[in-house]
Amino acid sequence: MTGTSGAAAAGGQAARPVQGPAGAGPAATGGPGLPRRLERLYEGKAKVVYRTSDPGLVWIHFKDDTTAFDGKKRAFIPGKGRLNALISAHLFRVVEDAGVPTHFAGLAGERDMLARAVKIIPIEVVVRNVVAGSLARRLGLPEGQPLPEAVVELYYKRDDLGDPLINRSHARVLGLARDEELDRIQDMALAINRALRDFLLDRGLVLVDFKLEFGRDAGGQILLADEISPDTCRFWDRTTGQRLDKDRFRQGLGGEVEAYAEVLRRVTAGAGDGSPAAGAGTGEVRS
Ligand code: AIR
Ligand code: ASP
Repeated sequence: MTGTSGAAAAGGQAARPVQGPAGAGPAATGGPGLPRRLERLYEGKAKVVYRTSDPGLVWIHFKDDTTAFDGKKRAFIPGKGRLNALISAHLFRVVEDAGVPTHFAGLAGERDMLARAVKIIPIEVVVRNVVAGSLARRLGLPEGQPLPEAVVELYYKRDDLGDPLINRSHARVLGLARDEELDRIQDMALAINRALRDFLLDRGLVLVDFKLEFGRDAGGQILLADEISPDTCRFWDRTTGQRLDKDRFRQGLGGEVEAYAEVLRRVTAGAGDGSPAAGAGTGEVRS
């Protein structure tokens, strides 16, 4: 799985936002007022995290590298990092507007993001609205079947173990998070799902499922971290069922950059601008 993020230790001081309130306008894109990028703290499969001159902020660089199947399939997809940074920035603002705190603090150029420094909780939280991927395989359900309620799953973020599915007792026994934190994470994940699902459906995209990572800031507050992009979500066109996400790479379908660019176009468009059929139809998905 992907999902590498600002695993930086918070520097002790409370993080300061580098832009106004979420949704208040364009994010910072460079120039005076931005903290300076310092040394590399951590490099994952899709992102690099740097320290900055502000101890409360890290600098996240989105790479063009793509991997799947625990790093066994790899490629370089020029332009992917930029698209993921821009899509994530937009979707983090949607989540903030819904009242869920995130690590997003602004863009620093087109493929770089400033984020509040957090310690990543090594749990991948997957939320599903429609059957796909490993759920179809594990439970023998047909891909494309809508789920009667959102399904929330926890995975232990351990590449060497293949990110196994775990439950709350495992999370407690492994010391990954306290019970109250697991409650909070579940509530945040469901609130994020509601906000993103509605926002995307208005733009002609079905949010099939997605993976979230959370972190603790210096004060112990839990923030949504990592990214929200076609690398971490399944987005299907509402009308055609076309895959507009990393499954294009996983399944060797090609056209990744075109698909990710289409997602960016739709998330930055107004509601109803997403596709000719946006705002019409039942939201049913063909696969
Ligand atoms: N995901 C899980 N690990 C890494 C990622 N990106 C995301 C997938 C998919 C969802 O989690 O992109 O959106 C569920 O994946 P799966 O493979 O369990 O069906
Ligand atoms: N399996 C992850 C994914 O498909 C990536 C990886 O593990 O290399 O998102």
